[in-house]
Amino acid sequence: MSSTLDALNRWVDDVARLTRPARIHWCDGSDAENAALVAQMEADGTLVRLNESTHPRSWLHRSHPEDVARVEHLTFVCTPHQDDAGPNNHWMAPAEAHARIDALFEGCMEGRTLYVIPYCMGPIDSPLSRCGVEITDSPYVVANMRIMTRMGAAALTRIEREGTFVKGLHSTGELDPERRYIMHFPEELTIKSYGSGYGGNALLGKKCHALRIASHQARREGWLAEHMLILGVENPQGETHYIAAAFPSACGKTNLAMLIPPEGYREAGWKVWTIGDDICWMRPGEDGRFYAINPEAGFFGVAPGTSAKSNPNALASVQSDTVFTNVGLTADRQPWWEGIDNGQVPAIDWQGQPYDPAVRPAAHPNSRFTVSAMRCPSYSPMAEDPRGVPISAIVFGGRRASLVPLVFQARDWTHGVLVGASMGSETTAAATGAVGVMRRDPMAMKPFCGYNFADYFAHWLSFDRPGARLPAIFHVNWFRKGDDGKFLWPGFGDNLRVLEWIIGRVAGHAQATETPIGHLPAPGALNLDGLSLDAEAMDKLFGVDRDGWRAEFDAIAGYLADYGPRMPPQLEAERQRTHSRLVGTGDT
Ligand code: SAT
Ligand code: MN
Repeated sequence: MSSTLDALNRWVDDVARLTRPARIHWCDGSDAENAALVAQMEADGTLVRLNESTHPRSWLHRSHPEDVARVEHLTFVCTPHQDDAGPNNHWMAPAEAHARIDALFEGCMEGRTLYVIPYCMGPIDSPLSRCGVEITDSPYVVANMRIMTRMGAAALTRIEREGTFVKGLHSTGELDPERRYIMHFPEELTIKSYGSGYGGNALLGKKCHALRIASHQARREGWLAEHMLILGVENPQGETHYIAAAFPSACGKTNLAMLIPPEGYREAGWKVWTIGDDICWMRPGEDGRFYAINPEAGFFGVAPGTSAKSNPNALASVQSDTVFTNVGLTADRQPWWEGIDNGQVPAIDWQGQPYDPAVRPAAHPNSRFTVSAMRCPSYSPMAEDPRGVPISAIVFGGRRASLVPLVFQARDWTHGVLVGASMGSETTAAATGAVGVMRRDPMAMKPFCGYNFADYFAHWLSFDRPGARLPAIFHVNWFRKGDDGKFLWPGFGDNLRVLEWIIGRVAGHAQATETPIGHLPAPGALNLDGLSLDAEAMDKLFGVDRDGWRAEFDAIAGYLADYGPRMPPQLEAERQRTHSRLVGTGDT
């Protein structure tokens, strides 16, 4: 046996000694294995079978009502030195963290099965992919990991060949919020998660590995692990530009990744291809361009708001072979959520009680679907290409009701890094805590960067070097509101108008106006045909409120200063340059 498999076996033995499971099951990822697991979960009530004629091979899982979102306050990055985790992470010394969480793991799998899940993040034959092994006592986690990763025998073979893997140990424990931790040990390539069965806390390949641990690996190895969707925009000439876009959780990454062009664009021959909806791993290739893969194999998308109008590709994807978590049910056991808009009505809410709108919504606001990417009609064949796709543009965005215009382009890479570093967004139901509060969420990585943000920004800046053919950087805001509190931009399919301008900028033909915050579309450069935007909308979507931006840049100064001397001085210098443009003392 290879030494890697030896090491894996020893780790499984050690974990089994600590957790004392009744059985150990090595997952091979086969259909037969999945069928047996699903049958077992149906029998014990973990899964409820949905209407087989409308939603074949699909299931509903209801989680514990207090276990419905990521728990950022219980998520730790445990580096030997606190400074390496940075003010952006909760930190605990590794020895203390291991001791605390191992005490919870002690005997926690008694009477249960311990599953060993070898998985590969990214196409199995891509040099950009990385592997891991998750140990869990949750068959629901196994079923989800099977959809979200390349899991089983092929991953194990790659692990054996490569000689390295990320170790993830998970137990649902008692689902007691008082006995819950999500801990990361980047130096040890190790994750330990106890007390939650929810997505980002329990499917360890996703946020824990593919972002927190991978961001750390990426810094060491010269690449980027980002909270970004990846899509391809094909123009009527048949040229495809790939765009990576970072938005915080539950801000529409899945909708943008699966966008269907408005009718006029469709008729003209525009197409949008989906590569990924949540995570992007990218690195400079030999030609100096960034090449990106989606490390995931499925979508763990937010259900509420998904409809035939807002995201027909997602809706088509979830017609079969889908695991739903915390959605409501119709009387004939079809899944239902707020905004599904399909003419049906809910009978049972996400807690399994008769639906009463006075008590709670039918679906939890962070209810989700888990489905294979292969089921998505717009899934790009290029998503499986081991070389990845070349990235033309990087887009940052958040939920900003005020101030931030529809789109602007950064002047250059350093300015773009500042734009990403100073991103703000209103919080959503994807994490526990207050919703709708503006917070800084640099590059949408606030909950996911596995090391000090100051070092992370320096790592981003380091890609600007001789020979690099860097993507252009943009910022978008689909969520600008008018004085009446209503959204000013139609969003969804019409966002293609903005993407068209973005790739026009990359190709060098779309016109822009220079402003202190960056390049905005020149009047008439962004196609608004067929939309009726009033004067207020035009002003707010395409204008720069200098007073407001001055205040924003003062706030950004305070935010960057919180990181102390580790913050790369280029960022503060860039901020000052923008600030002086705003007060009119610098060049424009
Ligand atoms: O729960 S996940 O972290 O997987 C989804 C999200 O919040 O982005
Ligand atoms: Mn996400």
